[in-house]
Amino acid sequence: MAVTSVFSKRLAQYRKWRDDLIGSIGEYQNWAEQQGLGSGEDDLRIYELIDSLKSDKLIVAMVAELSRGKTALINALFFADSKRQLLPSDPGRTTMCPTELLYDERLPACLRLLPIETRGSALTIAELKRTPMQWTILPLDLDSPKNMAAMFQEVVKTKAVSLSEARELGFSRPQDDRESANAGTSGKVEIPVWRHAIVNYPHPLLKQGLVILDTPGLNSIGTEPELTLSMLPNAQAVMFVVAADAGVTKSDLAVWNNHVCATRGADKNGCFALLNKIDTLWDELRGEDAVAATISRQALETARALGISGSRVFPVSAQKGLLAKIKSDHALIEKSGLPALEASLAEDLLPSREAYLRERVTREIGDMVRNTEALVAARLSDNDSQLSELRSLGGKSRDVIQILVARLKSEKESYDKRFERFQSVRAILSDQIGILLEYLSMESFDQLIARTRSDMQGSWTTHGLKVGMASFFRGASESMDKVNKQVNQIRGLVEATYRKLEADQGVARMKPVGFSLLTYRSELQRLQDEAEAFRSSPAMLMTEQHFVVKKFFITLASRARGIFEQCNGGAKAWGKAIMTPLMTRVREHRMLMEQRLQNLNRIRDNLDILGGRIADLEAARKALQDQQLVTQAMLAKLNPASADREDSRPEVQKKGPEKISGPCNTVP
Ligand SMILES: Nc1nc2c(ncn2[C@@H]2O[C@H](COP(=O)(O)OP(=O)(O)OP(=O)(O)O)[C@@H](O)[C@H]2O)c(=O)[nH]1
Ligand SMILES: [Mg+2]
Repeated sequence: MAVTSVFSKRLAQYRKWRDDLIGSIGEYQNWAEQQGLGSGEDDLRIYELIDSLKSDKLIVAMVAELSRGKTALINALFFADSKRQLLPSDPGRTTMCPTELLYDERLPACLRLLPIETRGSALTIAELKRTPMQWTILPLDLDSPKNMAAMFQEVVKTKAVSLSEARELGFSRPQDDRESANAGTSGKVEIPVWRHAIVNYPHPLLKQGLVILDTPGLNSIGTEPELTLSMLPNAQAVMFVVAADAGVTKSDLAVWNNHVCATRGADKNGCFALLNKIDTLWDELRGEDAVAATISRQALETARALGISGSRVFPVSAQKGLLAKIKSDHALIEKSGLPALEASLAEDLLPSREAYLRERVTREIGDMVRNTEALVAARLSDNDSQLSELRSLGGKSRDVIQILVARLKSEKESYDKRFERFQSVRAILSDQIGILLEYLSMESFDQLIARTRSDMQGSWTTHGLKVGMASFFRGASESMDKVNKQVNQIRGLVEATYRKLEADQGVARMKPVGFSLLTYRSELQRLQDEAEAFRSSPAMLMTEQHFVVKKFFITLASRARGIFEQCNGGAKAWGKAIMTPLMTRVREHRMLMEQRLQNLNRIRDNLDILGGRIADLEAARKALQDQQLVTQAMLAKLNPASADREDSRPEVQKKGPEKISGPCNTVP
């Protein structure tokens, strides 16, 4: 029985939940299309959402000073089933480059390595990941853990280069005399061979979307800002490791403050502190109770030193845990503390990821489904008024019906005129959306970066950076202000149009699809806070200033660009979707008037068909009620909490969130 079972079982459940959600969204889309309730824009939005849900990853990062047992913990927590120490974790075998373990099914099992020389380029690692040419690819021999373990030795490899070469790649501090001592008589210094490693490995956990990030000791010379500024903030969980035999040292605290606290917010979201190597405290002469008391005291001391709750500190032994798992020694597995950590990881991490994805799905398509629901409700109300109109015709003469026909005709003509007005609003709106997209264009973002560079006057110093950052974030915030104003203007225009339509037709309230800048603004704010914390941290002084400042700026710009790009995409989709429900409604209303007119004309000419028409409308009413149940079920799925609260909703909503059911058999 695999020992990572608690976490892996929960991960499998999470994965199934996510796949079900993707499945339901896809089924809903098909159904809406079949029922004529969707639109091209809606489809595109749903496809993009499904794509991004499919590629969603769960990232766990290991962070610590040198030699605390990060790599040993990865081996013990996640890869014990290979029955050996998979990644190199031995005395003096320091992980030299950030190493990601993941599985991308589009690629064969391999180890991808980015040469250290790429540090000389202006590209971030995130950008280089999209350039396969730059990577050295070594295939993995999956049948032989021994051969794989040998291949993973690449991540600890170093090479000797001249002082000037090391300096060019940002590995030395000109002001540091020690470097000449390091260089020794040969005049060479040791630097990592690789800048970044990606292990593409079809392990069951990685296949479920887990990504593990192993980092080199973060106070080491040559750490790139991208790790702190981009990779760690992107991780859902950070495991910070200290060693029980050393306690929380000064340099542990520096790593904690500079690399963890700076990026995880005040409540240290998703942070776990691991007190590793507790086996060094095991002492048969002292007895179990005394040892347990020492470990508890140390755990409390760790919590106090790091300023977190004691429940977030896990005493563990990676070494004994791995050994115990290989030997299936259950007592020792328990004693290693790993099961408690795995359980907490499962209980903490996965539910909050679920909540995040649910919130995202609701944000992306909630309004769309609500509008479909409103559309169905409007059709139902149209159908009802037509039904009562026809029912009232029973026993009426042709002349009376003719009067009705004439009245409806003139109503229709006046509606057609108003329809033209809607068309002109549409044109104005399209101009306004054009202006919005201009504010968010990548060209204007790149101009902001260019302006910032010129404000820094090419001075890659911490002072230059301070000036540049202030100007950059001011510029970004001004852009967001302009965007916000424009969004409000567009929203005002659209809402007025919607209100007008409601007043004109007495239709059920429709909500224009929303667009909130809040997410992007808070992402920018978070980036600014993290960048500010990192900029003023001692870590900035750890290596060649020029190199770090430049890399820092490039990473900063690249992350900010990503935020702008997403905001731009969101605004584009919004611009396309904003008028769709209204236009659909207007078109429908015109069609309905046409249909009513035809019905009345036919009935006037042949009073015998009245009963048949009424029966048709009654059948249509039943179909619409079925559609209503399906849309409500989808809403319940997106937001099960509110469905539980609203007991007045129809039956289908009370059935619970996990299954969309409805009488319509296109959605099972
Ligand atoms: N006694 C004991 N030793 C451990 C334990 N975990 C790791 N070690 C030892 O500590 C040393 C460092 O372990 P690594 O896993 O390489 O540590 P790391 O944090 O990845 O180190 P860097 O890659 O250098 O940053 C190795 O010699 C491990 O065998 C443990 O639980 N108990
Ligand atoms: Mg390591």
